[in-house]
Amino acid sequence: MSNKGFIFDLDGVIVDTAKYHFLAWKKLANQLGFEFTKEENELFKGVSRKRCLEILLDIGKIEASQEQFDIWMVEKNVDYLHYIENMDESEILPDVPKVLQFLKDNNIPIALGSASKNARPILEKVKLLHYFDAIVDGNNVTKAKPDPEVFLLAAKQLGVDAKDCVVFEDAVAGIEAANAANMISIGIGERNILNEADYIFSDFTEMENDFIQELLNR
Ligand code: B16
Ligand code: MG
Repeated sequence: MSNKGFIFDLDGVIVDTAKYHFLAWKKLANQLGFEFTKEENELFKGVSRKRCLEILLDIGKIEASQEQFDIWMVEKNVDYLHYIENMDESEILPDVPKVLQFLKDNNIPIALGSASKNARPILEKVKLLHYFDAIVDGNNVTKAKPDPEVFLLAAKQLGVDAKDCVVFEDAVAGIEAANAANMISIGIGERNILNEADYIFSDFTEMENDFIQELLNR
């Protein structure tokens, strides 16, 4: 068994669910009488549902009681669940299964480290759940990214030292969390946004198995 561990973020790394989060937040914003743009949605990546609603209400300059806040949280999630209801393997981002399979073939433990409370059902829908030796998501953590808690817990569950873990992330907050955990951070997305990552790829099609092998040999 290797002493290395690999941790994957979900939204934006394994599947593109950001578009569904966007539609659900936009619907709520419109219902409350203001617009919500794709650019503003960037701020929501890797951020917990509660924090997203706080930011949304700031954008709309809306104040809410705790009770109303909780109702909107539920409403947004019900909408989101509706959008992801029919997700299937076709929504897996390019070459993700290739990387997961390469790690499995090399007996490398794999974890999920996501802010989402819907992570497990999504992995089931896209039929990737069986690749994961540990799942740490929004249901297990108390501190959101950029706090390293989610990745440290994932390393612990894999039984691997933090310094021997590699994290794939699409959000700035996630790269910060991986760096704070003293892990190797790999940004998946735009170079100018993820410039704090140790390595950056626009997607997994750019990542050769040789690169992963080099990480394993470190
Ligand atoms: P939920 P990740 C994050 O997932 C999303 O990027 C973020 O936009 C979302 O608000 C958060 O999950 C919570 O998701 O409402 O499903 O609990 O990128 O950390 O996998
Ligand atoms: Mg993400």
